[in-house]
Amino acid sequence: MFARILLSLTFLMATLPCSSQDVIYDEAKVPTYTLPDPLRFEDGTLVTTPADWGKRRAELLGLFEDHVYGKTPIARPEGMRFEPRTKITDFLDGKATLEEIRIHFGKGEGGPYLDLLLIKPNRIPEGGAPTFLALNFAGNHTLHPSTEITLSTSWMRSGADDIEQGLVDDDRATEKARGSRVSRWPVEKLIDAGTALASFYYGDIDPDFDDGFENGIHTIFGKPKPDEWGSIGAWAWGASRAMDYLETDEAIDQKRVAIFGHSRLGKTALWAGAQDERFALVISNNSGCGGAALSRRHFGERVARINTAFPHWFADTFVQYNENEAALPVDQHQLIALIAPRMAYVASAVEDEWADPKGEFLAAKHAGPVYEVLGKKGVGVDDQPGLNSPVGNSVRYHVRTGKHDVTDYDWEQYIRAIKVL
Ligand code: GTR
Repeated sequence: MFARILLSLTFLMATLPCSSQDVIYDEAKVPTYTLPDPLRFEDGTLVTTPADWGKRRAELLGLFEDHVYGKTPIARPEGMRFEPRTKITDFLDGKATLEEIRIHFGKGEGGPYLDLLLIKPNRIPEGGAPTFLALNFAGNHTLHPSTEITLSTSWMRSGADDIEQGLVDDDRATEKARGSRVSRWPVEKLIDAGTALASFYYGDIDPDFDDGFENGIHTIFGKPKPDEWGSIGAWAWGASRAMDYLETDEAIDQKRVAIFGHSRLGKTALWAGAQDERFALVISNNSGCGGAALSRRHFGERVARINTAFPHWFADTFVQYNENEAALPVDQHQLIALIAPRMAYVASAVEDEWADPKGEFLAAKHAGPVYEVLGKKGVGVDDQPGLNSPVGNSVRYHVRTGKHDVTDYDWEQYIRAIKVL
């Protein structure tokens, strides 16, 4: 019980935006900074051709591995297998098919595994349906009230609110949780737009608390070394394994798979998209510090704060930049640049100051030169656009009214983006 209270308290402290004086919410207090140039090799030479960029891309990926997210120690595990479990062909009044596929990483039945929920339109266009692959925070069963969706038995984050509403009992989901996050998942809208939605619960891969990597996939791959993946790296790896499955489904347009995540899962989507070039569109929804926001601005959440509140998210090597962002060999615009020439979508919410909306815009903008070398256009504007006024080309950006959340407005823009791929 005491441990539970302690855990809840730690979670609360970690989640509440900090109000202490050291948090900057004032543009005038942002320090002057110089961003590392995505087009300049570590030896000082400059990228001028697409071929040069290939080499610089590898160098930059290595820097993000070594200093931020950690190396991903394993690609597709030997013996990984897909187990189809559910198939409902008349979902949403016959408009869609709902499938569940269990992706087993180890040899046995007991886990670890990832349960992939896949909802596809029944009218599949030639070439397959453009597909959103989305990580979710609270279990596949929370995306839609259908009782056909397997109730997750993985560890669940039990925030006080969720316990009070009966959605989580201790640290497991309850039946009551079905459909509890529908506001973030306009399933029918996606189906009506002719797109498919694939989603998995991030806790299947690595439960989101600092336990020294004793659970999730770490039970088979072992404890990470200091320069190896933290939870963000592990979740991103899970997204690539889900993509491995999507590649086997002819109803999916392999050239139009978007990876989507919100908040910590937005950081994850960016890191997954930076590494795995099968994702044609990478969507960061309100990802903030360690995601789309520039670290050197010090605005809102900072590196020291995130490493303290969530010591398991990044590689251990990232702590050397606590209170020392200027020493980072990279900044987050370069993470977006790693997505080039594919499409990147960075979305902010104006009230989400903790995530530094302006810093998110600037990172999107400063990825632009890399897109240009590759013959593409970035955000196409110099200044952060006004509210609810999306901008961009191969790098897209909007800041919408409202709070840290995922809304229909956000999804409408993502649908538009996936359709122009
Ligand atoms: C906050 C954290 C943010 C963001 C958010 C979330 O507590 O400080 O970086 O990731 O959690 O994922 O909900």
